[in-house]
Amino acid sequence: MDNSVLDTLILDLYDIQAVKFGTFTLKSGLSSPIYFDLRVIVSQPSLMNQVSRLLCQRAEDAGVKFDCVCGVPYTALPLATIMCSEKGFPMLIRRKEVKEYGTKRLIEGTVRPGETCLIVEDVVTSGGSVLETAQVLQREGLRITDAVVLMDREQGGGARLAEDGITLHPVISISKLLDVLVKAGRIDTDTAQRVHGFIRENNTFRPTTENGSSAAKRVCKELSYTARAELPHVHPLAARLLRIMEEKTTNLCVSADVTNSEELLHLANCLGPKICILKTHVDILQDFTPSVASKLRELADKHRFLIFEDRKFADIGNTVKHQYEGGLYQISSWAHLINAHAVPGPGVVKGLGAVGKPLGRGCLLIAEMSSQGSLATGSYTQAVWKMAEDHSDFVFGFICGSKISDKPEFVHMTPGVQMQSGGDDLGQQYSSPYSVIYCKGSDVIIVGRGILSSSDRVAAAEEYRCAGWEAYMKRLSESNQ
Ligand code: 5BU
Repeated sequence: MDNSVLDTLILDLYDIQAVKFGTFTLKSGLSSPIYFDLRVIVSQPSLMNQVSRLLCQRAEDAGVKFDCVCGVPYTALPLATIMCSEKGFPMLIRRKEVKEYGTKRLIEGTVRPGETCLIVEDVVTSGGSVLETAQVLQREGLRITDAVVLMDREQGGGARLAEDGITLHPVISISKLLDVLVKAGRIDTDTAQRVHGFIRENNTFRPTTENGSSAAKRVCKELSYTARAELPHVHPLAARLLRIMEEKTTNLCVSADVTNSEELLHLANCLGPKICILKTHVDILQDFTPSVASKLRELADKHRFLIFEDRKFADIGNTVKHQYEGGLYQISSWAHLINAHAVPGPGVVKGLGAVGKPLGRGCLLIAEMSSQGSLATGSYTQAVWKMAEDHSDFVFGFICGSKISDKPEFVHMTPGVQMQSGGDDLGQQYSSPYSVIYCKGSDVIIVGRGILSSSDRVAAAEEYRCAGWEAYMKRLSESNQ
């Protein structure tokens, strides 16, 4: 890349106040000696063209291969548009808000699952915005390997993205920017030193390889469900589940969200052969009696599936103990597995474990949720991972959007699955079976309305079973090549 072109661009950006020096309070609350506001470039057509050309060139110089381009909303959106218009790349638009009407799509444009999408961004600090857009695209089945950015603040974004297998290609680094501005006399060396110091002290990157980053995942050979069932430290219930999955060639869990017991039992009987788990919300049944639970258990034995009561326990240990074993539902007497929120701290797992362990039951911790705006992200998800590690005699996996632990003994299950991505009116967000199992490395797809609202539920379940299983086979064969 021509240095004099970059030098001129940096001076232009300074002159239009796209970069400012002083004292600025960032979104994070931090006080920063430098601030980028690249939104101002939209009023400078020649600069927009130049930046777009440089972004294309950066990707070209790095030999990046991609099929389509998506800009992180909003500033990078027009940049991506110019790149695509100039070079003839197909473009995708990511919506930040789901429309309340119409298709409720999160991505506009033609999505072809399996294709690689290049992400375009204006400024990267922690890499969070690029990751957010990458995740939305991945949920649609796209592969994200590279991102081009005009300005890298060098605060750990590149390292964070690398953990998720995304290579960041910056046109300008902050060090280069400071050098050029000092040389041109736009700022003094004290200002540059202050900014260097701030950048050094405010690196946002904390490696997450210990809790099983996806980068680590990619270099490890994938084990089959059966091989994982044979591991010496695997939880017996996880082993049973993994064997059922392989034997029945299914990683489908049906979420049987119906309100009538007869319908629940009918579903369990006709979908039983297709599934590894039947998930219930027993408290939405209008007519629950203990005999419903025992009939469900008979069907589970007949068709070889496990019963998962999606009760989401979230209270102090003593209370959840009562909720789990007592009351009207006596969940511990019939559900093979349950799940819990980690919010109360380890007491919730200890309380549930006191009831469940002697019965050979198992628990999943909710590390992430499928709903829009979920607070279960980042350091919370990491804390959940740690809690699972500390209680692996009872906790054998996670509810999550993607694989969060490299330990093959843990099972990852993902709700919010439909063939078409999108969402519902109340914040549910859907990813495809391919995206969940192949791109995100989860083990089990949890499907409710995708099957329940079909006029032929058995045929729909078969479709989901096939899609989930094929994605698993593809993942397995590619990782072992
Ligand atoms: P759907 O019809 O496929 O949207 O149903 C999803 C089911 O999974 C439903 O029973 C939810 O309660 C459940 N679920 C979820 O959708 N998202 C989550 O993060 C968790 C559970 Br935890």
